[in-house]
Amino acid sequence: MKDQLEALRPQAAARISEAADTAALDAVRVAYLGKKGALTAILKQMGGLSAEERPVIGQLANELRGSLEAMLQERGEQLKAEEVAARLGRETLDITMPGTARPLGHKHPLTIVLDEVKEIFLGMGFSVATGPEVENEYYNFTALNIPEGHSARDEQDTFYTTEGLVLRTATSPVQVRYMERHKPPIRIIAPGRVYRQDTPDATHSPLFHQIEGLVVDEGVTMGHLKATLDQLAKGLFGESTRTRFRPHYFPFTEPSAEVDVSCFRCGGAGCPFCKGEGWVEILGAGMVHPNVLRNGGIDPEKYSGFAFGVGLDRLTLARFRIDDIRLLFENDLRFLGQF
Ligand code: 2NM
Repeated sequence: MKDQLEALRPQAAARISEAADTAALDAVRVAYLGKKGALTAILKQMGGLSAEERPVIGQLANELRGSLEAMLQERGEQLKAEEVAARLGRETLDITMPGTARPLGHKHPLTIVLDEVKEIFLGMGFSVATGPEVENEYYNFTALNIPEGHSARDEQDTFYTTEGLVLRTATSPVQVRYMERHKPPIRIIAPGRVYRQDTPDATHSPLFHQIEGLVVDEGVTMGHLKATLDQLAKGLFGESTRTRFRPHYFPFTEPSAEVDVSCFRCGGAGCPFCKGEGWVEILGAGMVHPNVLRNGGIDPEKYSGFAFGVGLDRLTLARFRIDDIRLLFENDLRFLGQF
């Protein structure tokens, strides 16, 4: 038995040093020290030994186990180091290689200008109101003091559904709905998509965008309207921008005005953009008609208000010097990528 044990040592030592990787080394460990391993098998025969032989063989076996474990440990560390080195060799990272480009999107030009307008009005204490794009005739026309038979209701300009609804032609219905549900003081802007049956060209699109504003409180005057729109013009086009009110007619406001800003290209001197005028029309506005206040559930004897509407698309075209409104709706990245 002693000879058997002695024979194991060189045999195991050879297999340990020959093990090519940690997996092979583990197999060697199991073959000698495992439950069914060679050393274990020999030790199982110890029962048949004499009392004198047993401690001698026991000591020899323990010593052999210890030295096999030491060899396994040493070879294991060696193999592990080799494997790590090989892996590092395989996985070199070239930090000078160009990375993978991840193109970032950005806001649509309409959204850029809308966000600026919102910021200006939020700074004056306004909130943003929204409402349905498919409206009924009451909110889109009747409540706004546009009587039946009025040319604004013309099928030529308005998209009607087969159920007798309309695609809103302005965001004013949002203002009426808001008045119905809120008591003054009211300070809101209503931005959104609006629809008119136009043949598309450089300046017309059947879908465009409006931002309307509404202020209702006791003692609201035309002076408040002028100061508010001045603030908008200065915020959008610069502090030196002036505004000009020209009398106009809208059914939903009285008095009404068209509002010009001093030309943001030439500063008012006259240039091709303003056609030599020095002024550019961008807004419609006025004092809310008493009928409209009443339709919103507001007593016109107690309260007054002003309202205005501005075309976001035209603002955006002017701001970025874009010459065709259709470009805003084609989603051509060669165009959109420029903003
Ligand atoms: C404009 C011009 C003038 C307007 C009126 C109202 C409401 F609902 F209060 F009556 N909202 N917006 C208004 C007034 C809109 O757009 C050119």
